[in-house]
Amino acid sequence: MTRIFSGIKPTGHLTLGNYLGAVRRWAEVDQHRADALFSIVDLHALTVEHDPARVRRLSRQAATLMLAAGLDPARCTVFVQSHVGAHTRLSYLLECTATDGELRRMIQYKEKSVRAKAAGQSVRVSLLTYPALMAADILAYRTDEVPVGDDQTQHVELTRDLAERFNLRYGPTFTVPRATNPPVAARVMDLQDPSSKMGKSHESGAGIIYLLDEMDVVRRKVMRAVTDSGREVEYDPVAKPGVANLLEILSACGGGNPSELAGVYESYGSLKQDTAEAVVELLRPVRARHAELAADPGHVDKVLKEGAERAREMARPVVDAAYEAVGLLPAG
Ligand code: AQP
Repeated sequence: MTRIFSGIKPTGHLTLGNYLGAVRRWAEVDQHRADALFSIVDLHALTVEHDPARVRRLSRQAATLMLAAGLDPARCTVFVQSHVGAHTRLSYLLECTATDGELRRMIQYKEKSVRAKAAGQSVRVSLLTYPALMAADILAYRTDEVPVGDDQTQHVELTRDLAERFNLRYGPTFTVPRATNPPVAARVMDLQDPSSKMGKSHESGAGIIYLLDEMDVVRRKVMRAVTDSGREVEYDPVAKPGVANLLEILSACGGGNPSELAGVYESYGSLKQDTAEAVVELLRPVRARHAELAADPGHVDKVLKEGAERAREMARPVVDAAYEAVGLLPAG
């Protein structure tokens, strides 16, 4: 059976981008067709300045939202990365496989290190080594597929390179995974700045739809989305990125492809109105289920505990084999 791994960082409240680009597909498709693991990758949230209490709160919230979105612990494994020691154990071996140049070429490292410096902060070593930990997250489970939004494709490509290099040097140990992107909304853009991704850790809340935003707030954010000059509704991501983003969101909510949808609208206003309502309807059941689950944190904790136990069992033999392959004495 195909093995799938994917994760979400507790760096902010989950956004429409996380939902359309990842979580919805995990729930609707991936958990039904594969042996899937979905992780709250909390260690990755420590690569930039963070507030410990907030990370803890966001981790539980992310888990609750993942379940609210339809992940079913009877079908897939939902767990917190830091509960499974195999990830950091394997990460070190992959740091010994990756090169400094490879890690420095990662777009996310470049962008985030520039951002940290601009904010007068120092750049943590873990920001540079982040892709080695992400590779460990994936390779520890002999993962075949990694469903991600296209912002993570470069990291999955590096994971492939590291797996191949390791296998070549030390013998077949890891499955070489591949990234899969959702058919639409692989990259939902910020409504106020359609040149940048709708990212949950980004500052401008006005351009970001959070899954737990009140319905009126969702409507207001969509209605105030930046559109482009001209009046015609066309699907042209280069010339009209704001309108294209709305069309992609609408398409992801209700079907129909963005170019066809463009032909249906005569004004930006009516496009925004329909997009706002489509997003509100999409999120309504998730919010309702979240409210039920949030009232029973013991249930979420139990799911995470059982998920971590399953994940540990799966990862242990793979990581032990990797330790042995590089020449380390078995612990006995
Ligand atoms: N805007 C997006 N459009 C489509 N997919 C997205 N994803 C994230 N944003 C979008 C996908 O959601 C999964 C989990 O994302 P993440 O936690 O790794 O990243 P984030 O939500 O973008 O959080 P940050 O902290 O704001 O990230 P960065 O590091 O970019 O600053 C992934 O599958 C991701 O592709």
